[in-house]
Amino acid sequence: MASSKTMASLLSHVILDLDGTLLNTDCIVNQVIKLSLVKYGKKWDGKMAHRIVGKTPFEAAAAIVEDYQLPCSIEEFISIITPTFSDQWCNIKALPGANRLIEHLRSNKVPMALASNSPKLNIEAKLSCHHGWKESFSAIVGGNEVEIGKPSPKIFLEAAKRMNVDPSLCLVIEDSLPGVLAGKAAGMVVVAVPSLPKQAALYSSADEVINSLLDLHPEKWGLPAFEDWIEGTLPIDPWFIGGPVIKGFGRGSKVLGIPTANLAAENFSDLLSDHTSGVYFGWAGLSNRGIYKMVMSIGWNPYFDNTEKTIEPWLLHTFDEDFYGEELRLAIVGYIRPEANFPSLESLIARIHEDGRIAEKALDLPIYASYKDSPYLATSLQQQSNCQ
Ligand code: ADP
Ligand code: RBF
Ligand code: MG
Repeated sequence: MASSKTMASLLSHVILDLDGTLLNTDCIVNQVIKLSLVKYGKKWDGKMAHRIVGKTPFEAAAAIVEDYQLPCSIEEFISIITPTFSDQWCNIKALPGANRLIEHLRSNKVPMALASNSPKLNIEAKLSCHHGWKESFSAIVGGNEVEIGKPSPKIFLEAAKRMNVDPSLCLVIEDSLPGVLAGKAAGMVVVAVPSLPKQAALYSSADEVINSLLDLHPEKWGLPAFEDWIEGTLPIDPWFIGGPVIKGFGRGSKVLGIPTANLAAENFSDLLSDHTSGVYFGWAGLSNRGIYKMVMSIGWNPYFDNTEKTIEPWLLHTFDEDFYGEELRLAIVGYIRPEANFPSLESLIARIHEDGRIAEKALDLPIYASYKDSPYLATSLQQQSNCQ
């Protein structure tokens, strides 16, 4: 099955969706809707996000007015929320891997288009906040430029037409279900990057479902491969988090030989929403003790079916005692793989040990090793020694 799809695909052009695919729009959308509903004495339920993802602004507003039985027309609701959105455009962050993908395609001269259900003016306002994005697209099609938005194929067909290419040579990258359906209806190859967790099953019509743009392998579709992977790892812009080690889920991970020093995820909810789930690695500084190599998972740990996103760093060192309450600081410098659902506990454990070996080895590479000296990791240790 995979072979017929992959063999047929020597693609030459890429069409990208904007909101939820390149930009973390959901975060701002949630904030704006939450605030606007407060004015009506209603409380936004984050679980309703699926009702608006991938819709045109009008459809999304209609869904909210209906779901929350707001005493106003759809048009009135739109006129209330629009100014608030416009203020926020430059606060919408690029999703992990978005800059890397655009830069990769641009430097390899792969023509790309943007096809978004948003009106063209909004698209341009959002793009202008991201350096080098607008110039990278040879066509930009807004929802207002076609008769009917996604899931109709029109917007993708228009993008292909403007690039002067046959639809069958286009790779569509999309986060929403309406977008995936539109791309398939246009006769294109579609890679889905769902922006909502645990939704992969809904995307069965996509040619491939990936967890984040970091997991895209363009060579599968005949496009140039990324060349930044090193020894099974991908360098990322480093990020730093820290706090006291708390009691985690107590699912016996020590028994499995994989103790994880949990941080309170609720303290980092913004940072966590900026980073997709997956296996990352870096350095861990533990007050009073030292700095250690570390591999960690961020996510829902599907094997245990968590309902909360967690941060679980496994320090690659054998300690003789627990260290609950101690200050743990992390410098996260690289990415290994997406979070996966394993068929058995044995296969999960084996894979986590493999992640540990990959991290252990990679952290000796200069590109990662340099962060061991990051002042952030040492702060509490230094303070300690100054007082002695
Ligand atoms: P829980 O996450 O439910 O607290 P675990 O079984 O994952 O329980 O154990 C985590 C604890 O184990 C950490 O808080 C820490 O005190 C201890 N620990 C011992 N060795 C390690 C290690 N190599 N990496 C992380 N934590 C470790
Ligand atoms: N759990 C999963 O369900 N899927 C994973 O892909 C996964 N990857 C992990 C990678 C690392 C490096 C670590 C430390 C944990 C991972 N886990 C994963 C979490 C695992 O289910 C759980 O944290 C431990 O077994 C302890 O509860
Ligand atoms: Mg733990």
